[in-house]
Amino acid sequence: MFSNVFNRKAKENLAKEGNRLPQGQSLTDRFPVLHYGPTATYRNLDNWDLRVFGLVEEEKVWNWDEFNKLPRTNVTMDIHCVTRWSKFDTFWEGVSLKTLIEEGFIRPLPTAKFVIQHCEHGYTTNLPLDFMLEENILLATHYDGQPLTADHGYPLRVVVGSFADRTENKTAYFWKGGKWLRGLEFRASDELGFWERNGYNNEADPWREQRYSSGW
Ligand SMILES: Nc1nc2c(c(=O)[nH]1)N[C@H]1C(S)=C(S)[C@@H](COP(=O)(O)O)O[C@H]1N2
Ligand SMILES: [Mo]
Repeated sequence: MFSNVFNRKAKENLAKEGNRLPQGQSLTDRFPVLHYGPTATYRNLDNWDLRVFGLVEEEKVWNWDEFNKLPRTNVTMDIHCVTRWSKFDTFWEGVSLKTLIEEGFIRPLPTAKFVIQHCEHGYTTNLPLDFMLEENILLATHYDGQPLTADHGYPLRVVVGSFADRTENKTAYFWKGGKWLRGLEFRASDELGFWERNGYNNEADPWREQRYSSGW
């Protein structure tokens, strides 16, 4: 018990020296579950689809089989929750929006500047399109080699984190990754998501500790 705490503290200090742990965060080895409202559960994925709509040349609706034929990639990154835990070296597999756009699966109109993630039960979160094209953001189907668990967003969620050895990428606290993703909406103007309307900072950069919006 004590040695666990000690090890965690020691790791935290090392991490700080390596500039890997943002201010005000503590390292965890667990994977906490956090969301507002119920967990979405699916008996099967027969009726599941992902809708890509708004300012795109052509709207897309992919069913689960179609989604799984899209080009896949994986990424290892550190994740930072606004409730002050960070977890290092999380390994995700899924589909990169950057790749989908580069390979023409999604063709945003030039006027598209923001992407809204639409999730089950009405949860939304918003990011600029150029941010969604970073390599440290993924539409993830797998965590640590396994399909996502229901609590962590099965079958599809967005994840955003930071790289251990690079700081030039834009990054955000973990709430900017919607679990149980069902739609991506491309827009010219921003639209605040669920937590962003409820006091969280719209920029959400953990390196600048942008946790809450002013006035909260
Ligand atoms: N659909 C949905 N996605 C969500 C949330 C939510 O309430 N609903 N909460 C966000 C918050 S606040 C966090 S910290 C992360 C937590 O992800 P985890 O449960 O996999 O750790 O999910 C984010 N994605
Ligand atoms: Mo959160």
